[in-house]
Amino acid sequence: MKTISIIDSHTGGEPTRLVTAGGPELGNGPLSERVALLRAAHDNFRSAVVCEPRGSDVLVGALLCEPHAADCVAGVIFFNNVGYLGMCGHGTIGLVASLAFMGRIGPGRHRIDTPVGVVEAELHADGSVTVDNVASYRSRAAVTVEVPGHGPATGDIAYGGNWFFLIADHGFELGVHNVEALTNYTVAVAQALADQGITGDNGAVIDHIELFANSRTGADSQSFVLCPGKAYDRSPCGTGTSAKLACLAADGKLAEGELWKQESVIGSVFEASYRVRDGQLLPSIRGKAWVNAQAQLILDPSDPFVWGIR
Ligand code: PYC
Repeated sequence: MKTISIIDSHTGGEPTRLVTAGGPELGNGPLSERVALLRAAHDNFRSAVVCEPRGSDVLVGALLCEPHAADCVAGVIFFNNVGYLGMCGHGTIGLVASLAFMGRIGPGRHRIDTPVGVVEAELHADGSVTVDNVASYRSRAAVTVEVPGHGPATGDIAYGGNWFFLIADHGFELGVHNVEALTNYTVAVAQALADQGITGDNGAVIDHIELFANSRTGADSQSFVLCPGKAYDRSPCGTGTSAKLACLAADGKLAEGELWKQESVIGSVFEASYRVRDGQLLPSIRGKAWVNAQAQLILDPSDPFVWGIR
């Protein structure tokens, strides 16, 4: 019988399951190499942790690793019900809250190693966390894709640690009451982008779709974010907010240092801003996570679904 130690948290409603012990041996190379090894040789670990019957489509997993970069407090590999994420903003906020819960860190700045580079996070005295994300940018503006059953959709392609297609003009009302229609539409957009060969740079799959609308609660904007695996992000999505900042900056609509409040489809809010260093746009995302479980997963070899429903 194998056991895996986990700490669960949620960031603005979006869950993160941090694996603190019991993960596969991945060596001590760069995190980009370790995620490749995890994908190639231990993908059943991913599905055991986040897929049903132990998890659900909405759960994001985070494997706590020894960092490769010497000055980092931890390394992390993010994954979900269908694969691996380059970076994850809400997950990093959850990771920092969980490390604090474990007594491994206190308030202050901490560097974290990820497969797409080192990110820095600040744990504030009130428990909120600011993540200084990887450099973000808009790759293409106003790209039109023909979405079967819906007609043309025009959006920007931007990188914020993952690849996003950002649509402002979609005709849908954003809100929890409408998530089924929003999910169906954004799944169709993602499929149309793939079918029509519309990608991020170097052929990267655009696996996150964002819809925007005016906020009704005083934030600067509300969004609905479809993640790969077809679950929607309950949080405002840290990497998606970073992609949004890159587009706002490119359009001259948000100045360096100016505050942007991004509200999620369920009403949780991230506060965001950006700095420019050496021509690169560096977003900062502030939000709060709450630890809500600490447990051992049990992997019983006689269980027909021991590795999750894949
Ligand atoms: O917060 O960056 C994020 C994220 C990506 C997927 C789910 N959440």
